Amino acid sequence: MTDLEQILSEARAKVAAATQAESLRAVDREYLGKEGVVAGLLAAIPTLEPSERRAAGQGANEVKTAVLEAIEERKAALAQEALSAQLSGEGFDPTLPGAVQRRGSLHPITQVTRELEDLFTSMGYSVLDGPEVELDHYNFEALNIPSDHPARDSQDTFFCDPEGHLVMRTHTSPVQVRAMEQLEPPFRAVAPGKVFRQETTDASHEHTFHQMEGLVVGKDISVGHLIGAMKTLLRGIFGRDLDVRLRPGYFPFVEPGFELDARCPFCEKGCSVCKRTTWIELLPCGLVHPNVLRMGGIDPDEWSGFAFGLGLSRLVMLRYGIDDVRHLLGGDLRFLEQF
Ligand code: FA5
Repeated sequence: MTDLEQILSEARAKVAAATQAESLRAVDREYLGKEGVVAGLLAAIPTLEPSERRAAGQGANEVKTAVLEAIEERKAALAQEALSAQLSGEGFDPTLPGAVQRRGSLHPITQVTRELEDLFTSMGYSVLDGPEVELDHYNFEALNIPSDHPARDSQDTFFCDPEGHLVMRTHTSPVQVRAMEQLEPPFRAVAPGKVFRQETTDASHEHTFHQMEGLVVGKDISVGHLIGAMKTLLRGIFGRDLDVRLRPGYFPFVEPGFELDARCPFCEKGCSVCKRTTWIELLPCGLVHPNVLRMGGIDPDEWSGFAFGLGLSRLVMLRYGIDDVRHLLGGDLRFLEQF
C-alpha cells in the first residue's frame, strides 16, 4: 500500500510538472500505457498470495483512476492557459473577420415543390412518387397512347433498351395509372418529379425538367371541379385569384382536354413574360379518359376524374423571374446561391 501511495504521489507530481500537451502525454504513457506502471501492477497480482490479490487489484485500479483524473484536469487547465495566452498575447487581433461558414440552401425547384405539396396535402391530396425509368406500358400504353399513335412523336423519348420496353419517363402522367392501381377511389393525389425528353434545348425547353401531376377520382367529377381546383392551385402559388381561361387541348389520356391559361400575374397590358398577350399558358389538364380509368382497374361507369400536368420548371421560372430554364439544372453556384 505504501508503494501505491508513493507511485500515486510521484505521478501527481509529474502531471503537475507537465507544462505542455506532449509532456502530459508522456506521463500518460508512462503510467497508463500498455507497458506502463499500472499495467505492471496489475500483471504482478497473480504472483501475490491469494489473500493479498483482491486488495492489490483494488489498489492498482484506484491508482489508475486517480492518475487519469489528474491528467484530465491538467489537460483542461493547459487548454485554458493556452487560450488565455492567445487572447491576451501579441499577434491576436479579435477584430479580424472570422472564417465564413458557407451555408447551402434549397434548390428553387425543391422550394416550390414543397410549397405545392403543403398546399395539396392541406386539400386532402396524397403525395405520390413514381419511377423515373418507366415501363413503356405506364408511360404510353396505359395512357391510351398505343405504339403507332402520333402523340408519341410529340414527346421525344429516351429509350433504355433496344426493344423499347423501358423509357426515361417523358411526363409524370404514368403515376396516374400507378395511383389508380394502388388507391381505392375516391382519392386525390399529386406526383411531382423529374421527366426527360430528347429535345433541342432553348430558353424554355430542357431535356430534363420537372412536372407535377395531379389526379382526382370520384363520383360525377366535372370540368367545374377541375376549374375550381386549378383556381385554388393558382391562388396558392401567386397569393391571389387570377382569371383563368380554358382552350381545347389534345392529350390522348383526357377527354375533353384543355390548356389552362392564367391572366399574367406580372402585368395588366402585356409584358415579356406573357409575350404581350396578358395570358400565360400554364397547365394542361382534362377529364380522365374512360380507357385510362379502365387500364387503372377503375370502372368508368361508376367513377370519373380529372387530371392536370403542371410544368413545375416553368412555374419556378415565373415565380422567380428566371429567363432561361437551362439555369435550373445547370449547377452553377452563382445562380443557385441567389435562392
Ligand atoms: C404533358 O406532359 C401531359 N402529361 C400533361 C397532362 C397531364 C395533360 C394530365 C393532361 C392531363 P406537355 O407535353 O404539354 O403535357 O407538358 C406539360 C408541361 O410541361 C408544359 O405545359 C410545359 O410547362 C412543361 N414542358 C414541356 N416540355 C418542356 C421542356 N422541354 N422544358 C421545360 N418544360 C417543359
